[in-house]
Amino acid sequence: MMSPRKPQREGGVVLEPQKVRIKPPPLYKVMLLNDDFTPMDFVVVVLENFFAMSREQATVVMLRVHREGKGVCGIFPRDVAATKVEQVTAFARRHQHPLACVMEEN
Ligand code: TYC
Repeated sequence: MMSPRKPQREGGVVLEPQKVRIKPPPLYKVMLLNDDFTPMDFVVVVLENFFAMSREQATVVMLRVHREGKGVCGIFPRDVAATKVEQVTAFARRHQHPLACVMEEN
């Protein structure tokens, strides 16, 4: 953490240090949503390739999404989460599956 700075002299004016209130950057959950058309095997491949899961982990997460309607794939800083959503969506569309991948603040 940065500590508050000493007053700086600049052109004869004393500038008081700003109050330093640093919040940690928000994190975002990346979620898959269930649908009736995307093959289970395809969802498992997505979880392996984009979220670095083992076949076993990927199968557990895929089945949770299938049964409960949605499930968390991972939790990331905003830019990383947004990139995952774009990449998964592009990959699914390229294979003509309607798989939905979304992010929400954690
Ligand atoms: N419900 C799909 C099926 O029965 C499988 C599926 C799982 C689809 C997870 C999307 O995010 C999903 N083929």
